[in-house]
Amino acid sequence: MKKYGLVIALVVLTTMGCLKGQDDPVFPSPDLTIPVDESVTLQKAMPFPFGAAVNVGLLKNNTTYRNLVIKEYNSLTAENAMKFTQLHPSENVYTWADADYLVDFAQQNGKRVHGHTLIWYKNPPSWVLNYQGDAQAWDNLLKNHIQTVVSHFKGKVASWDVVNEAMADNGTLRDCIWLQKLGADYIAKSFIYAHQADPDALLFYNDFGHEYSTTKRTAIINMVNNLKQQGVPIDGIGLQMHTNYMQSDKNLADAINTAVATGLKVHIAELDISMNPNNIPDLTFSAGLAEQQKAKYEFIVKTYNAIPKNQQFGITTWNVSDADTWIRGEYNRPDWPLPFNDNYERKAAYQGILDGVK
Ligand code: 9MR
Repeated sequence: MKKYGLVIALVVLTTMGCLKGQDDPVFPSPDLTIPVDESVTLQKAMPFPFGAAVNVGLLKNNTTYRNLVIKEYNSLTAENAMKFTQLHPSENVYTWADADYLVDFAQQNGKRVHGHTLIWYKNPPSWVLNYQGDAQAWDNLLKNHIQTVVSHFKGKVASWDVVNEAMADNGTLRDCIWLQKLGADYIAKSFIYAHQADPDALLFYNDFGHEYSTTKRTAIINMVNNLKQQGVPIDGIGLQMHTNYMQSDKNLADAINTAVATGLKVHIAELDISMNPNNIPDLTFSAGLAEQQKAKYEFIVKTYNAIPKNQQFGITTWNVSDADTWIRGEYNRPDWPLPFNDNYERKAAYQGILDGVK
């Protein structure tokens, strides 16, 4: 059977080659993979934790995905399963099944779990948006959600993105239900409530844009430094780093090193490197693009590897393979942002990550 499969695949590939012309890349292109040395994995090669955001449905139903997660990573983030709406869809209902599945999987396979995310402007369920109550009632709502979730996973989830994306690109706090109901204090309160529920969990402020907006970066760093000065229990800063191959090395390094200057732990928390930031609808992935992506992954890993060891919380990519990326769905465009291709094979980007710690 395997032989026939191979013959069919060869015929299909040859036909595609004929139709497209020899020099045109095929999508997804198998010849853009790198040779696999089974003894090398990201978790073994990296001198700091290396993780991925995982999709619980894929973990349950796609054996290739599941095995790759077991093999390559030693830190896991739930891509969606621990968000407010997923965990707490109505006032008196908590739905733990998917998040518990992920945590059990992580425990069985010796992986760290990073919790994402307790409070996020984007994710309040409609019951929260429609909630009626005075300031004290809103404070209780915030506290109850955070403490129920953090307590549920106490001892199993090592760290949390407590507040996600509170800052707008113009450096002011983003308008959201929490800001409207509780004022700017919702951020400090969220950290305090999370710490009360699990004093051992490391607590992060997570956001994007450090590498493309100095205004936003400065506002985030100032906010985080203020929280620290006020004695708010904050341990780390998450740089999402949804970036693209055209981003300058200087901007990427500035993002990392400015965060390091806070003295907090730094998590590159949602790394992916878009190859089609200009939304070209018929772009194909080529050897040239693969090399540029490799260089960008290498640069980020190299820069991160050079920061003080005690500030290295780790690097997490936002999902595993190009087939699983949020980017294709969100922007409705072809893109190949991750180190594994659609067939879960290693791309040049994977080698770039390895080369970053050479
Ligand atoms: O990748 C996530 C996607 O599957 C969800 O539909 C989306 C909305 O919940 O969130 C995506 O993840 C985001 C993360 O939680 C916060 N930073 C930006 C990520 C990409 O949008």
